[in-house]
Amino acid sequence: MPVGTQASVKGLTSEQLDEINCPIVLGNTFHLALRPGEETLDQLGGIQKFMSWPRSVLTDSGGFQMVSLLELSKLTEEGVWFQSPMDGKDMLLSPERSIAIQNKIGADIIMALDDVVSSTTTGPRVEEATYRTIRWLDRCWNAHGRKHDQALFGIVQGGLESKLRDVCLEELVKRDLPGYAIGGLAGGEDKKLFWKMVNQCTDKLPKNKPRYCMGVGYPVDLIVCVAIGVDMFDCVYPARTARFGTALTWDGTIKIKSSSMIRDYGPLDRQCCCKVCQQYSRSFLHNNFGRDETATVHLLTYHNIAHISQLMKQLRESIIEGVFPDVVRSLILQHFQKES
Ligand code: PRF
Ligand code: ZN
Repeated sequence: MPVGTQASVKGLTSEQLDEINCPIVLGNTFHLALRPGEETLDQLGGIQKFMSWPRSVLTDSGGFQMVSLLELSKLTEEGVWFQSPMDGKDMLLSPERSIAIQNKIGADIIMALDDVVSSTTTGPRVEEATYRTIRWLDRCWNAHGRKHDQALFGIVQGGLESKLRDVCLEELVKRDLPGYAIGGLAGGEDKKLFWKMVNQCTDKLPKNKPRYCMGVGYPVDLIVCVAIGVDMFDCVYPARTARFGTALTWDGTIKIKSSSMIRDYGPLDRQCCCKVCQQYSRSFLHNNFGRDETATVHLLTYHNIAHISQLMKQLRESIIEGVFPDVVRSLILQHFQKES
């Protein structure tokens, strides 16, 4: 899922996302509640109509964004207190409020409000957050007024502590939810620990339900996590890195500002079937970046999201065709050959 925080993926139209065959985008409850506001979205018939998007949408519950974006937010058992960026008033995002907003926004998949601590936090705070996440999940489930047409996913927390992850996993699985997310990771922790935690979660989560690893999006992480059983991801990485002039390719990343692009008349990626790669050369994109940065960033964003889309498609198809291990081997080999 590319991240379209406020009902649009920065730099792309809904039409372009559709063209890329992107099946689902992510929106944030917190941002959408501020603008355009849940009443507007409700009156327009939901976020899909508002953004003229024919496919699926998932909304994140808002707590993670607030805690990571707003220094002034304060966590209590009731929920997350914060000062409205609009008028400075104290506001509470409780589990009930998050679900009420998400019911109005109208996404196909909505997320429970979780208590997220940074993945490098240790000690009693991690335990508190794990148990609170379970209590909040029950409050979310009870407040959920659209169980028939919006799938509510619970989120596994527990930091880097196996025992806490197990507690959370057991409690969540008991509740037989429509889907499950793995949270609290991808925040700069050691890679081996990250994989170990994800593996522990996918081992215990039901295989017939979607398993979603939150905030993950580097190509290598996507490949490894799919190998250990993850089905869904979201990340700002392909769009954000495009804004810094970086293109994703099957051989790793390239910097469009690099002088090596000046006379490179080939596409960003020879294996890419996106429109940008059919139409523009690296040389054009390099030269145009200095002249019209906005337009070039649009083209890079388009290509990067198309790249991730093609990667995920290839992984899905290789699983169906029974050749996943071969495909992983050749993808990883190609990815690291050029970088080293
Ligand atoms: N919880 C929620 N959203 C998230 C995360 C989480 O743990 C992460 C992982 N750090 C990304 N987005 N609600
Ligand atoms: Zn391309």
